[in-house]
Amino acid sequence: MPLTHDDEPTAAPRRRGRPGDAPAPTERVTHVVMSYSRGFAWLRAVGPDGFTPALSAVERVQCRPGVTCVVGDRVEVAGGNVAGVLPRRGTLSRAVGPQQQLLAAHVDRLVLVVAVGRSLREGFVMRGLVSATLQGLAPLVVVNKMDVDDGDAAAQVTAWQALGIPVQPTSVVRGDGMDALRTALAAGTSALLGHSGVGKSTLINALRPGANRRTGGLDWQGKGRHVTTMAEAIPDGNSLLVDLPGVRELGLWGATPEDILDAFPDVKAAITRCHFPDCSHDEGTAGCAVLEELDAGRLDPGRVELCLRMQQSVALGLEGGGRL
Ligand SMILES: Nc1nc2c(ncn2[C@@H]2O[C@H](COP(=O)(O)OP(=O)(O)OP(=O)(O)O)[C@@H](O)[C@H]2O)c(=O)[nH]1
Ligand SMILES: [Mg+2]
Ligand SMILES: [Zn+2]
Repeated sequence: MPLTHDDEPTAAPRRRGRPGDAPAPTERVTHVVMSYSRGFAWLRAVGPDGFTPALSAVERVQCRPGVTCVVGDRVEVAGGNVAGVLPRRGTLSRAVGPQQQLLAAHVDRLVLVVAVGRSLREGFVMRGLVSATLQGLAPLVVVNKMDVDDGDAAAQVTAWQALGIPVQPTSVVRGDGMDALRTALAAGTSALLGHSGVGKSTLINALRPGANRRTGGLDWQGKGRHVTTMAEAIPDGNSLLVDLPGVRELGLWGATPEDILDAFPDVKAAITRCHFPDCSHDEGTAGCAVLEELDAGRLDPGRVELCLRMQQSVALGLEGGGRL
C-alpha cells in the first residue's frame, strides 16, 4: 500500500528544501511522522513514489502549541512548524490504566511479537487478535527466538495455525523465517507490538539493515530491562516498520463478549452446541457440550478458560486495561 495519504492529490517530485518552504503551486508533499517526543516530530517527506532517496532526509520540526502527533501521522507543515495532523486511520491504541493511549496511526498491520520463554503468552496473542479486529488492522503473530525452543513453542505455532491464526515463527539468530517475514511485511505500515525483550528491535534491524535500533531488552529468561523508549518508524520504499516500546497492557475498548467469542472459533463451536441457556460451561453441568469436548480432549482447557475470562472482563467493563 503506498504511503501517500488517501486524500492526497498525485504529487510532483519535491525539490529538496526545508519543511515549511512554500511549495510550488503544483506541488503537494505529505510529511510522515517517523518519531515524536515532547512537541517535536521527526518528519520525512513522502511523494507519490514513496520515500525516494531524494525525499528521505529526516527533519526535526517543532509542533505548534496544541498539536501532538504519533508515529505514522500525516501532518501539515507551515512556517517551519507542524501545523496540523491530517485525519487519522489505522490507529493503534493501548490502555494505560483507564486511559486510552494512541501509539501509532496509518497502521495497516499489527504484528504481535511473542518469544519462546516467559513471553509466549496465549493471552497476549488473543487480546492482540481481538484488538486488531476492533481497530481494523490485519494481524500477524510472530513467534521469535525459535532457536531456544525445546518444542513447546513449535507445538503452540502448530496449534495456532490449525485455528487459522496467521503465525510466523522466526529466529533472528539462525535466520529462520526471516525471508517469509520480510515478504509478509513488504507493503504497508506494520507496527510491532509485544512485551519488552521479545526481539522487536532485533527483528527490525535484521529486516532493515541500517535501522540501528538499540537492542538488548529482556533476554529469553526474562532478565534485563526495557530498551526501546520511543516509537520510531523505519522506512523502506513504500513500507514502514514501526518499532514500539514494550507493552504489558492492551485495552479492548468497545469489545463485546461476542467479539471475544469470534476470536475463539474452537470454543465458539462448542459453546454454540451447548443447549443450556445459563450454562457457565466451566462447572460440572452434565450434557454441556463444552465439557464434553474438553473431556474428549478435542478442546484446550487453557483456551476455554482464557475465552471465558476475557468475556467476563469485557462484560464487567474491566477492559480498558487488561494485563497481557
Ligand atoms: N536467542 C535469541 N535471542 C534473540 C532473538 N531475537 C532477539 N534476541 C535477543 O533478545 C533480546 C531482546 O531483544 P530486543 O530486540 O532489544 O527486544 P525488544 O522487544 O525490542 O525489547 P524492548 O525494546 O525493551 O521492548 C536481545 O538480547 C536480543 O539479542 C532470537 O531470535 N533468538
Ligand atoms: Mg526494542
Ligand atoms: Zn455449557
